[in-house]
Amino acid sequence: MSQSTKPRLTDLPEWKALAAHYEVMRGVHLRELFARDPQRAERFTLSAAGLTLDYSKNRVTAETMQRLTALARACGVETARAAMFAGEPINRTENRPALHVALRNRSNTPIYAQGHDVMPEVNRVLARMQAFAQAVRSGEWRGFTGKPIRAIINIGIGGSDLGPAMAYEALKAYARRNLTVRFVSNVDAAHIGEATRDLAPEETLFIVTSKTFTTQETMTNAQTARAWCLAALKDEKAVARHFVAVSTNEKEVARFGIDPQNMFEFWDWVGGRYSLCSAVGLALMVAIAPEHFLAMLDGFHAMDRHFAEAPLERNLPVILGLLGVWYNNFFGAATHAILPYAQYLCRFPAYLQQADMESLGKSVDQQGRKVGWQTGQIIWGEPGTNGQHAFFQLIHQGTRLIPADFIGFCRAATGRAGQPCPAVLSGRTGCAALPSEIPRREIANHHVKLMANFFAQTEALAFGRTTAEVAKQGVLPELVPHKVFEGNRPTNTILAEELTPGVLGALIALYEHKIFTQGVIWDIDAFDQWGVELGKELAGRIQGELTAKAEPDLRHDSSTNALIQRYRQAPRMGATS
Ligand code: G6Q
Repeated sequence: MSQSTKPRLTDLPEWKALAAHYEVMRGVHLRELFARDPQRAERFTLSAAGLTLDYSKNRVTAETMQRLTALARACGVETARAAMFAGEPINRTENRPALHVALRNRSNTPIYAQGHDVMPEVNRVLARMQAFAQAVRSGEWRGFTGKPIRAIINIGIGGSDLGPAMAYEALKAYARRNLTVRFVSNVDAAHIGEATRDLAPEETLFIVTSKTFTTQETMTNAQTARAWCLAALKDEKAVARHFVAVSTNEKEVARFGIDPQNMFEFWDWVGGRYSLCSAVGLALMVAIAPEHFLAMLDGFHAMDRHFAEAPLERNLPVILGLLGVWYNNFFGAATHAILPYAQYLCRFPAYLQQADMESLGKSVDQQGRKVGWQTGQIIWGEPGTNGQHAFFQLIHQGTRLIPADFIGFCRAATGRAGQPCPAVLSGRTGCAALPSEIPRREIANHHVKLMANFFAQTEALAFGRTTAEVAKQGVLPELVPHKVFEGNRPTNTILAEELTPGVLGALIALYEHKIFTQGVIWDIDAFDQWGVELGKELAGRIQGELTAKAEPDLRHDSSTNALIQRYRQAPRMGATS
């Protein structure tokens, strides 16, 4: 269906049917839905690419799901999905394909962007990354004074930071422990200052990661890192041994002084927030070793294939996307919580915040008309069980509906890529551990407690505690209403055996394609980010006003003018007068 003839979302009969169905469903409790159908859990559980999704604790029936998938079809999700995999310019406002699926196309079948197969290029850069990672890890790559590299600092921001920073945390069990890996993004000097203060320049390698190589924060941090390095090594030639770049912009890389030989390229068809599988993942690959990076790509690819091939009714990303539409557009839920029960996934909510909110935070449709429906939700979260002792109260007993995804694992991460230490399963010791490592029996003990909380929370959120149940506990009558839990709080449970590189890849791809599905339904461009570009433009103008010697002619609103004046008048470090 061409864009010009595409009817508006809220005019679709499928949308109207869902609005009517919502009137029926809004008063139905999950207790009732489970009581009515003993097969409910089985009916609403699916597995793919090593992940199991149980979506039975949602306020839906088989009819709801059928109506939602009918909406997806009417919105052209299947056609749009095919267009993405075919390399069509689905990022319309930038006239580009969004081909992150090519970066992890482990089947190596040709994928075309603007008429040419991108796979040879993808494979060539991947091979260069592997050679580089091996050279650093083996000590073959030496610093300027001949010492091996002991610390890697990735300098980048947004999409050039969050992916590798999140995945490095997530896969720390696989990381080389005698290599320090850090990620510097903020232009606040505290970030680069704290990241470098205990490191030796002659053993430190900087990976400057920037698609454009013009981003103010990254370039400022890179210049500071260069100065820090040269202050110790005192020779411009040291830059070649201590700086490599990841970018699409060879000219700017060379201008910075990095030898283009030490540049790992990617392409304009890779969006920043979808770039982890490109050379943007270089620091991660050095940390966890190429074979684990490739295993992560395999996981991405397995989920990509599932998304591309499974019918909408049995398609995990599509189901997550549709449930999001159901709560956002019909129940009016403004936020969605991401709650991984895994400390290793501590950065996952922040990563998804960018992936989702930057992609779906749009208010005009593909033709530039104001949308007449809600688009992206507010994504937030923290790992469990910490969240339980903090904000869970509002999810359980607050007045707002907050759908949540609970992500958990059957066993603790071992760093062994899916080959569990038998002791972890049985609770016995047996595998060799470093003397400073926590015994595996203890890890298993922690894990069972973690997961007991995980299962207990989704149960409590769904079923709550009734007045009768509270009264039975012998609670003082005036306290009964305070101890009642309404329940009917929807959750998805995403369960995998273990947090391995492959499982992480599948999990990220699951959410990427969820976001894609929602973008198609809401008829917005999920691959541009004009709001980010605006930020880059505005700061430049004010920077001149903050540093001008003469009193600047401020032409902002009265609030901004006064704040700038206040800042100018305060004594500052590095002030010349
Ligand atoms: C991601 C966004 C944004 C971008 C950063 C860094 O999709 O476009 O977060 O990644 O602004 O941009 P550079 O990589 O060009 O420095």
